[in-house]
Amino acid sequence: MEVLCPSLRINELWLCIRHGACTSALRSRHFSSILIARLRASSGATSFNRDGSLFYPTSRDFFFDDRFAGPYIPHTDVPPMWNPETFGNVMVVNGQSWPETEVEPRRYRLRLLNASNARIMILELVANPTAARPVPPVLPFWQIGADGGFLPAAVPLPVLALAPAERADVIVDFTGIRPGTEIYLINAGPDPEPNHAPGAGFTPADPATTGQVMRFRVVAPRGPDTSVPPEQLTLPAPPKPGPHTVTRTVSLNEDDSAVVPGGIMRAAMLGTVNADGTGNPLMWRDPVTETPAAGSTEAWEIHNFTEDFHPVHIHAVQFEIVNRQPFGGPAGPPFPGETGLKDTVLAFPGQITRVKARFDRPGLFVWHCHIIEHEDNEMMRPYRIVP
Ligand SMILES: [Cu+2]
Repeated sequence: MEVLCPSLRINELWLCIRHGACTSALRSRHFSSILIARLRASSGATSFNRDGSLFYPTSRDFFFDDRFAGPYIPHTDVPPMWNPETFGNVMVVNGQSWPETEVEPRRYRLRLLNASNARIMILELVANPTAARPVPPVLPFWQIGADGGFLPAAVPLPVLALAPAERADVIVDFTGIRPGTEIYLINAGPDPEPNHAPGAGFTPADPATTGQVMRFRVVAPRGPDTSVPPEQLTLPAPPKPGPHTVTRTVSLNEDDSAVVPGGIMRAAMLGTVNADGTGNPLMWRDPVTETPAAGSTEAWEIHNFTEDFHPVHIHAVQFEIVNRQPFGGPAGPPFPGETGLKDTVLAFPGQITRVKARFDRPGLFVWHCHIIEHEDNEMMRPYRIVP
């Protein structure tokens, strides 16, 4: 495919929105019935060519980090087409670029999914989307749920971080805001990626493009809001996986070229951890190494030996995030928005991320990084829940 206009590339957010949903709709069986104004979203984060078709890079030389233009396999060991991460420059919500939706001055429940290839978003509600970062928020997100259901309690968050595949169930309260007001959902996250230790800072996404997501326009109320304020909600307690009987150590690794100097990555790999604490990278085709017994609860310690953040997704289970611990440092608790059940966890570079799950369904499954370019180039492994 000829690339005509590689300058437009999509980052995707899926959003479901419903007003007045925080009363009866807080029962999970009502989830599917409360999704209104749900616009169709295309799958995957790619790009636009000049004719409107989707763009995806066809060469490694597109990769922002090294622009490696060859030589490739068979002259070296670097794949010619794989891009370790592909980032878009168009923000898309439910299939529309930088859309707008009307809201009444009342509470809304939003269900968010970061459907980007690789982009970690830090979402925020602000008055001026092009203001220099950091921008003070005008409204908080009241997060009530994560990937696998409710949090123990609604938590007010000035910003909401979402890595690819992570979901957040939030309430935004537009009550009292004058009709005609515009409020912007912005992305204060990095552009294109953090790529280094947390706290070290990053370049925020461009306020003119990837730093904006969508706009809410407040209109006159059409009826009373009978929903419960989020701070008064009582949420059903998330189920707990219980005490674990097995602890497994698994790893996230980078495989750099053996022949091209400069640390040119040729694959990102999952694996186990050696007795000496180093990573043991494994290929997709290598024998299964994780075999939980059906019905058992296990803790998995994910050792991230790479320089990147990886959203790690384990199929078939919902897990509890136990903690994160920098190599050689003290462990810290999960973030407030991570206190419900999850199936995707952001593994920080240079840290051990601990999760705990009950493996209740026998069968052959996978676990993988949810950065698309990682999962499709060795950062995915089978695992088996043994009957
Ligand atoms: Cu990854």
